[in-house]
Amino acid sequence: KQFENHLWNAFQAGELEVFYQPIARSSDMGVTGLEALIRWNSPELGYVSPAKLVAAAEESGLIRDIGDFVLDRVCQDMRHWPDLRVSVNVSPMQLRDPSYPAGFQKILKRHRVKPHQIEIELTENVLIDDPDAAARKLAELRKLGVTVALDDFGTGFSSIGALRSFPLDRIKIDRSFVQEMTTNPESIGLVRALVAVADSMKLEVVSEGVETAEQAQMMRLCGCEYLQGYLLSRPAPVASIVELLEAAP
Ligand code: G
Ligand code: G
Ligand code: MN
Ligand code: NA
Repeated sequence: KQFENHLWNAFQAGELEVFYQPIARSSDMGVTGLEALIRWNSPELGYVSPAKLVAAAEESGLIRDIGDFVLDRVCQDMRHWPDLRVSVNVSPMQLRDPSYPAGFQKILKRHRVKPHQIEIELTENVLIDDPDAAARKLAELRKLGVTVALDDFGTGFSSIGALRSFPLDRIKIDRSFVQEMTTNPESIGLVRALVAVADSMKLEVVSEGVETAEQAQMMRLCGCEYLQGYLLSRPAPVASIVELLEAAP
């Protein structure tokens, strides 16, 4: 409760920031998108992990306001990179709001951002409670051009059958797989299988957590089309990302 109050005050005081991490084509490392990630460096508490922040925000209901804030900031920052698609993490609790698609569109319109410039990232938790309602809202946004990615793929408990009936454009393979590849060759087979599942459902594949050139090469060989991770850049503030994009060939 005390932490939730802290968070609420911090949100009102403008202490929450949005960082970005590039997503690139594995073939030539050209940046095609960015993932928006919330950051809170509290004057009192120090750096607070986003996982803790998001959990508390879900608990208190503040996640809707924080979600709107992140999307609004993303739309504002979009002028720096009009040709990139930005992925925004969306909590199941945000999706549960009946007015979610309308609110989403309103924020985009205000900034004249086109729906195809935004991707929604979801975890498999959305498949747990009322997946049909979530699917309907996502379908509505997808019709406008918003794409939908499933985050942390391979770590959840949802069945492939459940995935098939869910409106998705791509999957993001959880970083635990990438990190295991270099130490455990068996996990290469596992990643190939995940890519094959995605291919059969006509979904694009992003690998998260790529930290080394060796991991990037392994993912390329596994047929993974997009890469994200410290190899390209750590999540960084807007100014650093603008610099990074200007420096790119
Ligand atoms: O930023 P990482 O560095 O620590 O993020 C940890 C987790 O927090 C991510 O997996 C992501 O799902 C979640 N997260 C980060 N930013 C946001 C956000 O803006 N909204 C929601 N709902 N989750 C976020
Ligand atoms: O859950 P989600 O996948 O959205 O979280 C992304 C999280 O992963 C962010 O918190 C980000 O800081 C972290 N991350 C991004 N790239 C790497 C990486 O290459 N290695 C590690 N260990 N973490 C990463
Ligand atoms: Mn994510
Ligand atoms: Na992830």
